[in-house]
Amino acid sequence: MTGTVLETDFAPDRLLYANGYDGALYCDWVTLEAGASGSKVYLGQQFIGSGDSTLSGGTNPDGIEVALGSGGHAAGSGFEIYVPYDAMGQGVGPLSEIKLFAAVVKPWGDITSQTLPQSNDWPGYTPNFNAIAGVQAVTVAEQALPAGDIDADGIVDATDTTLFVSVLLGIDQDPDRVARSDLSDDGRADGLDVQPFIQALLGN
Ligand SMILES: [Ca+2]
Ligand SMILES: [Ca+2]
Repeated sequence: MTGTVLETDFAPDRLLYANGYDGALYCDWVTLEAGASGSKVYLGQQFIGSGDSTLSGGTNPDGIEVALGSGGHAAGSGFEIYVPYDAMGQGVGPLSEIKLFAAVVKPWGDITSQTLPQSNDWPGYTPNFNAIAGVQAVTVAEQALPAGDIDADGIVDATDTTLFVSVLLGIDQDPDRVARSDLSDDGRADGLDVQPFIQALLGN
């Protein structure tokens, strides 16, 4: 794979490397640096086809999960990952635009046609993805958070009320939560935001 060139407008920050060997899946999480070697952390392992995605035996503070089914092409099998926003770096959240590329690579480094997005080519050992038709990264568009969703989990509920009150009292000064508490959009989280917050809460 050394020498592989990704598309010009696709510069990944993180790499999940799941290595299947002797019935188990060994997973590394790599922080990629432009023009330099990445830094790798061993997340842990899980058995292929176990139906469990929890990794064990490594260092995995953000709780990344990986599972690989062993049922061939049967429905319900395949490769599934769970990567919390925190693992993707500072400032990444529901409002972020995230690009994703995945590929199945053979043991000797041959990138197969099994890619996401789908490729009709067999990229091979040292492909230049600029020369391969199509866009080689799926873009997950940024999602607009509902008004009043202070913890940015996509729903407005009692948890947000607690956080909103903490922000207004000045106890919580987290810039993101302060910004989300400014429902009146006047640059401040204060008493004028209470009424729109209640409306947002009742509207959900
Ligand atoms: Ca919420
Ligand atoms: Ca305000």
